Amino acid sequence: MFVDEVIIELTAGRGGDGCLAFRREKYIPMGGPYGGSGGKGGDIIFKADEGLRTLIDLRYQKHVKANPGKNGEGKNKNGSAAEDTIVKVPLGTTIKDNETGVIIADLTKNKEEVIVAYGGRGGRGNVSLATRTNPCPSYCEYGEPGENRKVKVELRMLADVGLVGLPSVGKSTILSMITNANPKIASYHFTTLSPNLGVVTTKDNYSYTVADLPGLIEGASKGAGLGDKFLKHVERTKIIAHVIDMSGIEGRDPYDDYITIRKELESFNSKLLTKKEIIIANKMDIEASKDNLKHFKEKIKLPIYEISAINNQGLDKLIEVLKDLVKNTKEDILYEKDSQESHILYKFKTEKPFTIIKEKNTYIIKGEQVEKLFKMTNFNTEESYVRFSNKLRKMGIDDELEKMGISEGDTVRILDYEFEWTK
Ligand SMILES: Nc1nc2c(ncn2[C@@H]2O[C@H](COP(=O)(O)OP(=O)(O)OP(=O)(O)O)[C@@H](O)[C@H]2O)c(=O)[nH]1
Ligand SMILES: [Mg+2]
Repeated sequence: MFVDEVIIELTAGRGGDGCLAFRREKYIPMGGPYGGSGGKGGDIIFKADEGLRTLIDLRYQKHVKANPGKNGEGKNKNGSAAEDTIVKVPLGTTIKDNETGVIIADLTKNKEEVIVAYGGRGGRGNVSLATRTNPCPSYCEYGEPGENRKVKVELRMLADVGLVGLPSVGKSTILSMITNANPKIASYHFTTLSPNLGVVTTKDNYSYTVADLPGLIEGASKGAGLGDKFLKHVERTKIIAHVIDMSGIEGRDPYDDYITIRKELESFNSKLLTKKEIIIANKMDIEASKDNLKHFKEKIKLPIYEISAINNQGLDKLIEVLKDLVKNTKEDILYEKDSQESHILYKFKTEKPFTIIKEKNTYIIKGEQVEKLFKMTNFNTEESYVRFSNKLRKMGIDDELEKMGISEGDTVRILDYEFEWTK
């Protein structure tokens, strides 16, 4: 199939923990906080790399994790930030949020990159937590957890060569003869309903990909026949191989066929005409083909490759010609008109406010912000408890609990932990 797709889980790096330390040095009588902050956790960044062609590497990497930041240390030493983790993907890769389907990024240019999962910030050490009212706090923060999300990574595959032409000219037959693909072949029009992709391996072991595109007819760019659904795939091929039924067996003039297709390509995206193109004259085994070709050559001054796909004639030469063209053509991807700009979504994180659910005498508090605060709190001292409860109060959780009728001794739960409620 043309679309390659992988779902992977990402966990960005956790921030390093803050450090709780006090100054105890000779000649410095007052001491004071001395714990450094943790470093930021690594982000997970997707980066387009023109050297890649498939998502195969991701298939073996179902869960990508970034490194955590280093913990802060005494003597006010801050932990260093973790290096980001780079996931390389081919050009033409789209990254979507797996839950919502929202496009996070569409990477189309080499080296283009986007942060897909953010690393957590480092927890503050007690130096950074000092305030005027509490100049020497005896608490510190844990690092913030890294962002965790599932994404769907999609690649619209790029073929080196696209076989283009009217229905029944023999595109699928050519593909079946020169590549490992097994497309359906039949004498009626529109046998091929979606593009097939095959790999050609030459005698000297060079390989390139060829796509057999569904037949185009006049008006395809405006929706006739199978429409322009597949013309966009032509934008993603390096070379256009124009297949012409030279026999005229269906009553058309091969030259008109050629002009029709060129017009369709042009009205879909005029840049398509700037792509390298070769002309394949097929069905040369049929008697009328010789004459038709003579007339055709009078009007078209381009090199034409004569073949009979069904009899395997002229195909060895064709394979070599295409190989040289593929080798000597730089990646040339044109994009659909509406997405010429590549697309990167810069997200603004909004943390949902808390919710409280009552189950018997237990009040369960949920919400990103509260849970994060909880995870970042190191409950090793009385003071850190006080700080934690002050923060809950500021968020309005106490008021809400009281409104819901909480009373002394009831249980409050955040994540897996339970507290006894006291005023
Ligand atoms: N005589 C002759 N017939 C051919 C040759 N190549 C293909 N055909 C026949 O032409 C018909 C159409 O071939 P396909 O390969 O299905 O054509 P297509 O261009 O893929 O057609 P669509 O998928 O409908 O667009 C089939 O009946 C083939 O057997 C050839 O070199 N000589
Ligand atoms: Mg076909």
